[in-house]
Amino acid sequence: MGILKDKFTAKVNASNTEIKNLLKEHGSKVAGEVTLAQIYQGMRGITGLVTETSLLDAQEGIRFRGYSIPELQQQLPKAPKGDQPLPEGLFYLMLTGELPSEEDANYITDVWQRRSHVPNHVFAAIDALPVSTHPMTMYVVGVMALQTESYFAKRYAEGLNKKDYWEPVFDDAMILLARLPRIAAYIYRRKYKNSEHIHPNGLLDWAGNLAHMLGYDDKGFMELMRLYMTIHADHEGGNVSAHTTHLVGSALSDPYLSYAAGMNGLAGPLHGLANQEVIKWIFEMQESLGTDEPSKEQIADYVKKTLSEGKVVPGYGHAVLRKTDPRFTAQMEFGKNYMPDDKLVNTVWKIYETVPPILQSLGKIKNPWPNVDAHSGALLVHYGLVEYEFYTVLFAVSRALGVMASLIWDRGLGFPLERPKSVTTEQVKLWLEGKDQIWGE
Ligand code: CMX
Repeated sequence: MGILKDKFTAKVNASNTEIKNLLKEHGSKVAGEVTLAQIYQGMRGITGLVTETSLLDAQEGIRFRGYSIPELQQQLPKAPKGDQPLPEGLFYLMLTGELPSEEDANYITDVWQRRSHVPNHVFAAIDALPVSTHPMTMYVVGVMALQTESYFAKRYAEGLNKKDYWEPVFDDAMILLARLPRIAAYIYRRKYKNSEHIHPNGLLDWAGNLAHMLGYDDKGFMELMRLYMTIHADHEGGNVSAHTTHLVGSALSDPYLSYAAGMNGLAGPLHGLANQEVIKWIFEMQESLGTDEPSKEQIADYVKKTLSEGKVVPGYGHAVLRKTDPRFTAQMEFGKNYMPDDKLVNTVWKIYETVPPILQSLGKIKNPWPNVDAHSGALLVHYGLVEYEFYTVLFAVSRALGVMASLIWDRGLGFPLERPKSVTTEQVKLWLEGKDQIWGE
């Protein structure tokens, strides 16, 4: 891992100097105000974190180190004869801030191939769970079992200078990333394919190999995995999975513990689990309507029924975005190229034409547009991956790219323990009466 580590060292040293000077000069500058409503309502819009790997614009969507998804599709290296970016290239970009050459991306593929062996006790830990266990639970158990391998935990126990924290975190992150596709595929084959496991192919790239180990060697599916792993990787720092990984990492919990914590957050239906909820919702709609080609009117009625039952329409809305998610658009483009006549994919597009005006008419939803999860499941179903409870595991494998690149930066920049101030309603009332304060020192 020498070349990449050397590159990162140069970048992080320069950033440390820059941030030190920035804080020296501007550290006391006030960066915004906080309302009482924000304190009670999920801290929306409060800037309180630095995440270098990507930035989310409410109108335009995500940019990874300044590059939009269409730009990444053009400029990141691709697999031979492929047209989608290699996620290895995105990881390089997030870690170093520079676009990788083909050689740089291949270097990462090679390192991850070499470090991909998963110890047997990880499979034994997964096997100890009933087959009925949700795949995300199996996944997090697998990651936790892999924690026995943590260099950071060992080096910290031996006594580690804080200047060197990032180095074993880097090693852990690379090894974790190398092994996650195997763990994910193992869970899929165990739960849905009678434990008929498929050996990794040492010649394939990271996402291609994941597709292969899942049992889908179709060229289109491999390309889908490359796109899927790229677009789900990062969404700046405040989302539940990224923020949790960062928060837990700030206690110097090693990368395995931090990532597992983050993925427990991804497993929530308002976050990553929404990808399974979307397909479940569409399948239930098809069943209830008795057709796999519902009209817009039928969809509209079903959406209204969902809302009248006090449920959310999965795949729609976002805490930050205020336009159609470019990750949805990228998948829609993929669908138009690879499967324009697929009935389920067409239903997803019809839902896209139907849902936003209905949500808008409620008057309370800040973003009526689709997010990443509204589309992903239909593309997977097209290739035969219909077991929707597994979908969040794919999201989790991809999300590791972003949160691990960020965790390396967190330790490289020496970020401290994260510890915001909280208040009680009693204290808020006293503050409103002018008898107390609700901000920290
Ligand atoms: N369907 C129905 N109601 C919705 C809705 C939806 N898709 N999206 C938001 N609302 C409701 C909220 O529940 C809230 O209602 P109350 O005031 O009655 O509590 C109101 O509209 C205002 O919410 P908001 O400020 O627009 O949205 P939030 O920032 O609070 O929540 C999110 C964002 C994503 C949790 C929400 O839009 C949602 O629940 N969407 C459906 C689940 C989903 O697709 N999640 C995946 C997000 C992407 C990801 O992380 O993977």
